[in-house]
Formats: sequence, C-alpha cells, structure tokens
Amino acid sequence: MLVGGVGGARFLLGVRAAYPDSPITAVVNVGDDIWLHGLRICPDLDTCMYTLGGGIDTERGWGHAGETWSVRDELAAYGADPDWFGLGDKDTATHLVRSRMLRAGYPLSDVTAALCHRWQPGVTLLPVTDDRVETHVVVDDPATGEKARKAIHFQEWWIRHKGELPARRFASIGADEATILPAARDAIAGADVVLIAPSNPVVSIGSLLDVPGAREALRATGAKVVGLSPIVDGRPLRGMADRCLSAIGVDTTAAAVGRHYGARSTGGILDGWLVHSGDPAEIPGVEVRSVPLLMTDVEATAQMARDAVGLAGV
Ligand code: FO1
Repeated sequence: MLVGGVGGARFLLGVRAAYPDSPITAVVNVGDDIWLHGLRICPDLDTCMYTLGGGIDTERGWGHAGETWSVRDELAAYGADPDWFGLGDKDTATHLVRSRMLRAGYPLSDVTAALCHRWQPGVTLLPVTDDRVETHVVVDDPATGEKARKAIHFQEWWIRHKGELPARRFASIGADEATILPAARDAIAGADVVLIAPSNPVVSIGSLLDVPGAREALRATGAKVVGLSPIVDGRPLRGMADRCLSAIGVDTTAAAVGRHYGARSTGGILDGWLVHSGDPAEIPGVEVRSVPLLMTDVEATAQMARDAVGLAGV
C-alpha cells in the first residue's frame, strides 16, 4: 500500500484486520517530515506506527494517547520558535531516538525498523525514500501580500496557518536528488495487489509519487493497482484535501481525483478506483466500483480493503 498520515493509517488498520495472515507492506509518505528543535519529525511514519501499534490518540489522529506537553510549554517559555507545533513529551522520545540514529548515519528505513521493533505494527512500514524530500507550499507573502512570493514548510501551512493561506503550488523539495527506497520499489514490483490508501491525493499520495522511481514502480508492477477515493460526496473525510486539490486545479470529487491519478493504460497509476456509494465516476481505462467508503470502524474499513482486493481480482 501507498499511504500518507491519519486517513492512511486508519485504512491500514482495516487492511491488517482483513488480511491478518498476509504480509502487508506500507510505503509511507515522507513529505511531511521536518527538522524542528534539532529533532527529525516524521508525522506520517509515526502516525502509522502509533496507530497500528495501539498508541495513537484516536481523537487527534496523530501523536500519543495520554500525551503531555511540558517540553512544548518549556520551549515556548524560552521563546524557542516555532511554538505552533504540538511537540508531545512522549512523542519527543521517538524524535530523540530517530535523530540520534540519523546522526549516527543510519538511514531512515533502518530507524523506522528500529522504532517499529517496539511498536510491533504487524505490517512493514517503509519510508518511500531514505532521502530528504519535504513538501513546501508556495503562498502569497502574508506580510506584503505579494503573489506566490514565499515557500513555507507544509507543516507550517497545515498547522500554523490551518491551510487558510491560499496555496499557489506544492513543491517536493529534494525530490530531484532523491530515489525510491529499493525495498519499497521491490515491494511494489512483487505485490499481489497494490492499494492506494484514501490519503490526501496531493500532499500525501502526490508527494509520495514525486519521489523518482515511485510512479515508474506503479506503472511497471505486474500487480493490479487499486485506489480508494479520499473524497466522499464531494467532501474530504478529514484534513484539507479540498484546499490542496483546488490549489492544483482538480475538483473535489471522487471522479476528478481518479482522473487525476489516471489509468495505467494512459500513463497514470490506476487499474481500479473505489468510490463511495452514490458518487458517480467514469474514468477511461479504469474499472470503477461503488462501495461504502466510510471508515466508521475497523470492520467497515476491513470491508473496504476486501472490496479493493476484490476489484483487483485477487
Ligand atoms: N497536527 C496539527 O494540526 N497540530 C499539531 O500541533 C500537530 C503536531 C504533530 C506532531 C507530531 C506528528 O507526528 C503530527 C502532528 N500533527 C499535528 C499532525 C500533522 O501535522 C499532520 O497530521 C500530518 O503531517 C498530515 O498528514
């Protein structure tokens, strides 16, 4: 599977429940990753790890359950910027272990495996790349209002500005010097089926696909590639996919996102596309099926996974 953060992690829970005896590999977006306070923070990898490891705060969808915020508050007391990022005390231990391993020369994929040794997610979590690729957002300069004059990190746009600064463009900084993690490429090549999770199609799946080799791996695999729409009845289920989609000129509909991903037969990545019951979608070259896509609980999500695998004919 290709996954992003909160929505992707939730979907992963369902896939694991539907196929408890099958080896599952999640290729996870790293575009949200950021250096803050000297620590490397990997929101999508951590959200998947905590969610599958049973440590996630289910209300927020990110960070630890039972979290406390003393480190964050102490940093703010020192005026140590940025103060808009919710750095949890328990979460900080994850970032300390990761940052120490990265500084010792371990690649992100080894760091992730080490952290997962504790959390036992029950699936293999792989960063799409060991290289540093960060999603930055080109916005008008909030100070002068000059059009598309400033690039800020995705986390600043998402958290500090709540996605309310109109995004002119998204840029995957570092993508041109990056390459897909070989283990991720091999997982896609050797898969029985590849699922594109109902994650943000722009800053999660889109950023993931910006890593050289990712799109090529999807187009080359012998497995069917089936995506699940993150847009239901014209709205994103969580997050701000609508703001991201409008920034790249794609309508916030299941059909538009499916067309945006495109059919493998015409240069895109999809063989199949699951849309929510009632959402119409005609996508040339893509087999579309309409099923319930609300991840109300693990069983409902597991059924979505079965429907996606079913559409792949596996
Ligand atoms: N999201 C927020 O809206 N506010 C936060 O303060 C925040 C802190 C945070 C810390 C660690 C982490 O792994 C995720 C965190 N997120 C926060 C979520 C994160 O910004 C987004 O969920 C993902 O980056 C989007 O997929």
